[in-house]
Amino acid sequence: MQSYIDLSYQPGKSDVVCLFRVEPAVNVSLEKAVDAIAGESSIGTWTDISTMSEEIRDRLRPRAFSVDSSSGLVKIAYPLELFEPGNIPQLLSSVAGNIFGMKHVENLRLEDITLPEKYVKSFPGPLFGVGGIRRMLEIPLRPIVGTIVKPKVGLSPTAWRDAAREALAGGCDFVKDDENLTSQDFCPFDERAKLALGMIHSLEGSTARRFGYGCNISGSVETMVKRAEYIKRNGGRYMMIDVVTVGFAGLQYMRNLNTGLAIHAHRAMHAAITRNKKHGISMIVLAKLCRLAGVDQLHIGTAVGKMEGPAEEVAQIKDEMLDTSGKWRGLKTVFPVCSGGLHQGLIPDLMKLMGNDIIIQAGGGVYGHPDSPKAGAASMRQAVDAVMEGKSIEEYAKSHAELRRALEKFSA
Ligand code: CAP
Ligand code: MG
Repeated sequence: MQSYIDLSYQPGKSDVVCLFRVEPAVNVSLEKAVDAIAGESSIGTWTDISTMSEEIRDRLRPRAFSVDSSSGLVKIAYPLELFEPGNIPQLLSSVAGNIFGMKHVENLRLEDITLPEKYVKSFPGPLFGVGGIRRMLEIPLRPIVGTIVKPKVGLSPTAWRDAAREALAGGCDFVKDDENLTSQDFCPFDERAKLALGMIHSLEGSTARRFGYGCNISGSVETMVKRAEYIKRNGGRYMMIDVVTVGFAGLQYMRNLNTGLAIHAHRAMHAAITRNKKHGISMIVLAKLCRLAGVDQLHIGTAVGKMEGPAEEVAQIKDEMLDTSGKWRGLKTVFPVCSGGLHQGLIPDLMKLMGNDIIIQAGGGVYGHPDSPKAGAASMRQAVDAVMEGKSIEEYAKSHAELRRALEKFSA
């Protein structure tokens, strides 16, 4: 069989370029593994076939144009014609499909993907982006401060609403359901959404502030559609989707409906795919696909909190979500969400690493405050305000009791 390796090939503007990390199986050469990967992800199979023509091969064959035997890093360029515009499942079934299960590889990881501008343009991208979300919440510069009502599940709709009200009244801008709260018997979706959105409207009236509520609509597509309509009818601004468990088809469906709601994307289960550094798909790839599909806010990690994710990787994803260069063809930016084990004492390091264009979320950091969730929310804002004013949080805590109490507990 003719090899797909062509080290003289220079990728063109209309190629999809995938960066793979390849660890061949024992007794398989890297070249053989690369050929198997390139073929199975495009036009090939395990043997020569009589139905293959020179014409198909010439037009559609991928080329492995960079093969580094020491790192196992391999770049493969695929002609754009192989991919259906606007179809993320099809892209994944090609370059992130069968290949992970082939006997030729011991481990295989899709590290990165570069997409041609024409392909990028076939997607809607985010409806709001960072600028739109900032205008919607009327917060022009500082990080947006959010919380996840805790406990994750178990509260009744009224208890959930009251817990959310405390956080918003205390200083949070955004409140959301946890990833595993949708519509269990103890907290039905419609009841919770109606109560929470009603509370938000009255709080907006009395405070002249704006708030967001990420209602978790995750479920079957017909369920998500009904829930999005319900949020609209009740004057909500957001729908939250667990994008990995729901899948890209469901996400694309909800975005392409153009509901007018912003999409908050939680990434629960991503680590089953992204965490193994030798095998799977990197978070940067999933994040790029989320931007194409059109989420407005995406969990990307914190580097400093409870979830795994090295600082450089989290910063790289952040930069990609905020990138406004031509390669994104005018698709709006995505607001990076830093969440997971965050508390007031970590805010300076987090903001130093990530800047101001982030959404900072703390569940335990708000609901675990020694005095009250209201004090927890107030102290999160105080920590952010301190950094915005160029002051140390320790200094700021001297004149802000809520922050002082939070630091006593969390930074001890
Ligand atoms: C945060 C969180 C998020 C994690 C997920 C939680 O709560 O709600 O789901 O952030 O990780 O349940 O852990 P805490 P990631 O603030 O109480 O930790 O954002 O990295 O996907
Ligand atoms: Mg959660």
